[in-house]
Amino acid sequence: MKYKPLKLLALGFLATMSGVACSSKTQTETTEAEVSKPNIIVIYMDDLGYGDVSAYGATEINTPNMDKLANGGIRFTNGYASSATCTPSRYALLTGMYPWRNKNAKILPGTAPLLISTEQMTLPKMLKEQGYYTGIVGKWHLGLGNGNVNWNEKISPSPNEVGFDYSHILAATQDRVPTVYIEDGHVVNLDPNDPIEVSYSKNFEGEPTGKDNPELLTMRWHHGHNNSIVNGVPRIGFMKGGESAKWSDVDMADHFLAKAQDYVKAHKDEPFFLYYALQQPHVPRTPHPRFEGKSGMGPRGDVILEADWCVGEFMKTLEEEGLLENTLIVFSSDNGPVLNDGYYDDAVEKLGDHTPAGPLRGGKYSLFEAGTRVPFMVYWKDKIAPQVSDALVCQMDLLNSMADLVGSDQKDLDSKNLLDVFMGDSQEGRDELVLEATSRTALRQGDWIMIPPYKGAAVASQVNIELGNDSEYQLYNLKDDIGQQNNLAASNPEKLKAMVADYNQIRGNENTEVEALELK
Ligand code: NG6
Ligand code: CA
Repeated sequence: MKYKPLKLLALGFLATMSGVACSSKTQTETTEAEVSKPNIIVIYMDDLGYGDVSAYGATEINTPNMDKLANGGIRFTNGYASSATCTPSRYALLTGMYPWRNKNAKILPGTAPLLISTEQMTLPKMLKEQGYYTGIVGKWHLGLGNGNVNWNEKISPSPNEVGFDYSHILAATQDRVPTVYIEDGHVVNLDPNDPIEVSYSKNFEGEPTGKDNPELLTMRWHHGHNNSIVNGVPRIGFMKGGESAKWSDVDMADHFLAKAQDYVKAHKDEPFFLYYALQQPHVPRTPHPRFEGKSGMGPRGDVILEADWCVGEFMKTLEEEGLLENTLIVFSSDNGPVLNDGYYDDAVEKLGDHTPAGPLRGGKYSLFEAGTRVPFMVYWKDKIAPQVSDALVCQMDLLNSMADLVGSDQKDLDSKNLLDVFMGDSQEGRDELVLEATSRTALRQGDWIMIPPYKGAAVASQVNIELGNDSEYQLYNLKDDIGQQNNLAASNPEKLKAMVADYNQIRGNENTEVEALELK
């Protein structure tokens, strides 16, 4: 395989390796680019659903730039985030470990300590060891510091201590304080005379809140989200000071895009890794005025169009810099879709015929498919043949697969080496995958999914999403029943028994007690 044994290629084994025969080029035509390590980019969306992309069947919204990746590369139909919420999915993506092995891998407040141990293997760390320059631009949400961050000093540990040479991030989520950008551990544009204080337990005296000062709001809160107000938007958590450092919500997409473009331009002459983590379409949905009203679907649709434009602009930069032929790009989302996630923003009212989850049941927070099955594509110009793949793959698998690609012998972890699948040379993905949603887990195995019984509401009423809870075991054949309408547990006792046994074996006793769900 021409892409695989890069170390060997570099050592000049090219002509003698039989695998190279699949290359259409002869030895003499082989370019420098092929013997060097390809750049690797992960473009990661926040809460983008399986049905939010036109290449995945959306008809009410058009995402031409995401479609170019999907139709020009591999469009996975069984591509999963590890989890139905952000923090655990990002943990798995970066560490190659199941998030349920770490009991703290849950939606984190903005003041949470760094969730990834500085001793742990990570995707950027592995690539760094192989000579890559590594960077993150965008949403982090994996904690910072050791538990008591002073936002006015260098924040450490941060992404820079778990494998990233460069970081330009928002700490948690767009709806959580602190609402500032942090670059390499320093709050950007901070005035030392106006220090930042952050608390998730109590307000700072005299500071307005969404709860007490509705007259100051440009966006109304529906549930949660009634603490400090920044740019007229009420947030989760309290913050004081740092006026000059506060981000502009409507400019955030442009801001991260420019940083991602600058990064690529600055590092184009060395192998680089970029984790470009966009904030859309997570709440608060704050499209730039250029995109306001463009989808006819309210701000949620508008920010999807905005994100699609960002992807297009970013791809243009790669093309202009001559990087497309030597860059492998993964596009995915951290969890499934949600409409009302705490603000009144017309997401429900203006949805029309759009189906953010496509044919899938559930959504963000759900153990049903729409929680974790997400748009997932891998694109590499002229190297990966366009195709649709039904192989079962998880974002967690990128670590060991990319390791194989770049010549690292990284093998441990829950991550599986599926390089052939990600290169489109095989459709044999995982045999099984444990999926997680707000600390509950289920087993996907072949075409089947088994969801153990869970107490708790069947529907999270505030977000209006079916969570997957039932007092009985659930068993679905996803090939025949992608919408999970027919529970086959009672009619297939043997299959159920076998899957429960496998589930217990994989899942073990690690952090299995499910905490009372916050969701109402
Ligand atoms: C929830 C928030 C939700 C969102 C989510 C994290 C409330 C009531 N809801 O707790 O708005 O911020 O956390 O989303 O506060 S995630 O995509 O980062 O996991
Ligand atoms: Ca998310």
